[in-house]
Amino acid sequence: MTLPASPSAAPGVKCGPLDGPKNLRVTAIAPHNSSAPVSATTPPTTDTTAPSAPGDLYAFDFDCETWLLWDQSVDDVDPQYAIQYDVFVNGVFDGSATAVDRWITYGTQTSNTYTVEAVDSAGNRSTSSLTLDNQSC
Ligand SMILES: [Ca+2]
Repeated sequence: MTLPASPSAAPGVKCGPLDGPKNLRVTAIAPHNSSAPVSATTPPTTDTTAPSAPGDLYAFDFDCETWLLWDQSVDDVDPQYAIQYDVFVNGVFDGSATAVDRWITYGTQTSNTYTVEAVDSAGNRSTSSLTLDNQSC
């Protein structure tokens, strides 16, 4: 690759040292002290109260699938739409819902137990709903 030659000056333009400012002042900048303490404030989490337990857990059977329903929980801070519900099948976390129902869509051919816990936006977890035994098919 060949670099192009430096551009020739246009007629009437004189090349030479730039006439810059004569009195430049350099201000020393203090070095960063990495050991200096850094403070940051975040708003404290004031919500330490868990929502109420989901009430009236109920199951409807559709062939071998189960539709779980429960009553909304109440929280001291969060509106009901902000409460998340964690669903457990046989004690194992199955998934979360923000509505007050959840389909258990895999075949539940044997008797299973279902519980639901409500979690507010601060992570406070309710006690479990009642445990429901259900055999859908
Ligand atoms: Ca709360």
